[in-house]
Amino acid sequence: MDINQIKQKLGTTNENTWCPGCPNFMILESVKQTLANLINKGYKQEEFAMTTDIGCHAKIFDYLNISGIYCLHGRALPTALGITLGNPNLQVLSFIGDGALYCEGIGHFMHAGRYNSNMTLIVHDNQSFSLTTGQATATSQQGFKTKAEPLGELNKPINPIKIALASNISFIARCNAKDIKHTAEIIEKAIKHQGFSYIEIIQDCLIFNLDINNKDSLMYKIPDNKDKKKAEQLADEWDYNSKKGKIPLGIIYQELRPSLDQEWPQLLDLKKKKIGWKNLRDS
Ligand SMILES: Cc1ncc(C[n+]2csc(CCOP(=O)(O)OP(=O)(O)O)c2C)c(N)n1
Ligand code: SF4
Repeated sequence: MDINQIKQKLGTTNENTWCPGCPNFMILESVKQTLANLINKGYKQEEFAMTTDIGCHAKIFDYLNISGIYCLHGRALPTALGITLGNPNLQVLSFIGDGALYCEGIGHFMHAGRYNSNMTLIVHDNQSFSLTTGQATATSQQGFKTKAEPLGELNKPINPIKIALASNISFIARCNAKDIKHTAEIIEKAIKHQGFSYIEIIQDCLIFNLDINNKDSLMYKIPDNKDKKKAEQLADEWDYNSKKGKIPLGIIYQELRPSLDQEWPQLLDLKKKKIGWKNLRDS
């Protein structure tokens, strides 16, 4: 099978209900390109599993032909961690929105850095709760006017890259959804990273929070970085609150340290036998 046929097999025939032109289409394309490339190099389609949250981003569950669980809002990350514990041979991807992760699921994000489970978190950050027609999330800019906040969001946004660094996440990257090739390259590096990898994807929503869209001219690509001090400087360059400053894209920080499945003897055993708990119980 050539790579295009593999990519085709990663798609579904479900009707796509994203708004025409939504950058979620581009994230889906990057993911398919990455997985097709990896399958072409010897990975198996059934080795991949996903969890998705609830939101526009989460509809990717219907368009990507891999196994998975469509989760409760804010809970896609702990469910993904559960899958990595149930079968450490799987390559687990978790697709989550900025509202779901940085509001409802923020605690799971910090603990994921401590556990360093071997999986990849992909955040579709449109700085808005879009599926529910555009309320402010933890990364929305101050002053964002919505039906729920007619006077404008009072609070300043968090900087999730800084939280990731403070939480000891071992792979931290940022991409632009519109740059499909670069995003696909970073997703591949994230999947190959031994440990917990996190990719923050800037994904404009074409319907809500238009003021913060189109930051492409501020973005620039950085070489892969392993220096923590440099990573902290890179994280500070853009504050999520304005269109001021530069927005570094690429691997902001990567640290090689043992992942959970390299430290737990039970998980090491499952990996050696290439099975999950269920197969162990049945054997
Ligand atoms: C516990 C819980 N709280 C709130 C909701 C309502 N809800 C469903 S989708 C959604 C917005 C999702 O926003 P985000 O995670 O940023 O994803 P996007 O739609 O922007 O891709 C909300 C608030 C819910 N389903 N469950
Ligand atoms: S509302 Fe926004 S995020 Fe949702 S599908 Fe439409 S453009 Fe995309």
